[in-house]
Amino acid sequence: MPANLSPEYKTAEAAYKRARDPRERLELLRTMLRVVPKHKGTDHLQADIKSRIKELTDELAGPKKGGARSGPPTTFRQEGAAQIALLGPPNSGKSTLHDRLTGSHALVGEYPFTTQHAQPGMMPFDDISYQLIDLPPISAEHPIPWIANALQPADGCLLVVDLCEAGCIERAIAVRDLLAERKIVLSARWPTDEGAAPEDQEGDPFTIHLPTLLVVNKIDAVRDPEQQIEAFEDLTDLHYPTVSISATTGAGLERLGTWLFEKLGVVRVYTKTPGKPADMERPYTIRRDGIVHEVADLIHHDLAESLKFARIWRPGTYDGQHVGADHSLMDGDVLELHT
Ligand SMILES: Nc1nc2c(ncn2[C@@H]2O[C@H](COP(=O)(O)OP(=O)(O)OP(=O)(O)O)[C@@H](O)[C@H]2O)c(=O)[nH]1
Ligand SMILES: [Mg+2]
Repeated sequence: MPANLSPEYKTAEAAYKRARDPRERLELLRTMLRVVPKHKGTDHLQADIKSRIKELTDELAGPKKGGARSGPPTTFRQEGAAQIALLGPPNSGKSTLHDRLTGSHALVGEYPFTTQHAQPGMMPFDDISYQLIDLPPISAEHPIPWIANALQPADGCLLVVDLCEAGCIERAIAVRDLLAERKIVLSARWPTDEGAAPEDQEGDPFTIHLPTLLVVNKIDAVRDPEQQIEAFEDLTDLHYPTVSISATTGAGLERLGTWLFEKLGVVRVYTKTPGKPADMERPYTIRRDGIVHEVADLIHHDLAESLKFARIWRPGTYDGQHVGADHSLMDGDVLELHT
């Protein structure tokens, strides 16, 4: 990271890292390029910013004849409580899992490289849902030019490996290393882990730290799954949290929703209008330590701007008390927003 970057640049960079919307990101990249100090020490940074601008511009332009990108979209605006990407070597069962969890009918094949495009789907869990993105396999033979863009909005990933495959540990390591070359760092840390540092707050602005859950798939197809999984865990230096599943039979899948809920620190907030009961069907979701302002902003940006106070209900703690926009919320809170 080059020294002596101006405060103006740092502000723009911090905003870029937080931004989710591709248009907003593009705008902020342009600002970064405008204000970055122009000298030898920032040559690399300038080049990186320029290439991201080009990628995003192409992405936003959509498919066009002879354009840099023709074909289906590669990134998806986040929907639901979180966006989770499916990553892994060819043929490990990503699409089978995607179909099983989201009902996407994602194309499944007995041969590698079945999936060629990114495909979103919603995985219901309790009264919320997660957005799962099925992706083509990560391999040295077929690099995915748009992979960094695709993973930009993701909150985490499932690294799916095939327990039947003799070299499954090596393949998982290869996936990790190939992604690292593209500045995507698979991280064992999830947001609510003890001492979890906001790793992407510093360092290279284009490095993505992706919380990773290792999903050992196809346990139905090995003779002694317990022993195989143990051997797998002993042998691998991939110290990611691990679950073992069968995407085909569905074994082990029931744990995924809760696991993500806890590790991401999802907080559900229910809203009500004055004089009416709360809508307990469709919560808004924020993250641990989230505040009233964020919920208002999810409903409407104008609402967040004009918010005067909120009334809050939390069994045993609050019964309609007035709180301000910066009041922090807990899972299950009910809010009535007043402007
Ligand atoms: N026995 C068994 N087979 C599975 C399981 N999950 C997937 N398969 C099989 O593995 C093969 C590959 O499945 P896909 O879901 O297409 O794998 P993929 O990771 O999406 O493959 P690519 O798109 O090529 O990367 C298919 O023949 C699936 O039926 C499982 O849990 N058990
Ligand atoms: Mg696939």
